Amino acid sequence: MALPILYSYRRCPYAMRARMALSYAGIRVEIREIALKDKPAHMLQVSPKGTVPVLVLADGKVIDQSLDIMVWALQQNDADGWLAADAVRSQQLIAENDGAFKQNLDRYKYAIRFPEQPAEYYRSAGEQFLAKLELQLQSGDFLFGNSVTLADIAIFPFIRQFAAVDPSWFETTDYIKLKYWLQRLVTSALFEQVMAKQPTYTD
Ligand SMILES: N[C@@H](CCC(=O)N[C@@H](CS)C(=O)NCC(=O)O)C(=O)O
Repeated sequence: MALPILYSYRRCPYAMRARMALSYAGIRVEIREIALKDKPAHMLQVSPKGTVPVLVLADGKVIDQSLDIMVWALQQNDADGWLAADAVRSQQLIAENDGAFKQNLDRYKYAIRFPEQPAEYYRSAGEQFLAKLELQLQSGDFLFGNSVTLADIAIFPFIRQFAAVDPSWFETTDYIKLKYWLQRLVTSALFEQVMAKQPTYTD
């Protein structure tokens, strides 16, 4: 039977979280690594909004929001209980990540395009979320205790990007638990596996 298709972009944090959940759940997919500037016609046909990730199941069903792909994958198989965390608090943290934090991340990363304020301004705004995560990590190595849950995987690709804007600055910060958390997730076998390079797909 044909594998589900995942339209993906290696460096996209939304696609990273989807690939990690699919891989963790043991769901084999055909990964189609796209060029954002030249999106495949089939992808746009099934999901005209034109963002990755997009999952096309064997029965034709399309899931085109990264969190929905994660939840769908975990509903198939969630051996380590990624869905076990406090669902309301988990959703709140992810919503803050995808909302205000992502906006500050983009402004910090591309500060030249947002000249109203210096990069440090956007960085400080983003730091409010880092401080919240640091607090959340005081009671365990992961956001909801001592094992990985959905929120860790949904959020860390964005924190990785934030840290990478100015790694030497990030290194000087006092987010001790957060740095350890990020380091563990970035060096995990699961992350390394989903970051393997793929040839670009063209249809
Ligand atoms: N809400 C979407 C956001 C996905 C998203 O914005 N992906 C970016 C790449 S990181 C994208 O495809 N942008 C379209 C483009 O750059 O043309 C999700 O969670 O899947």
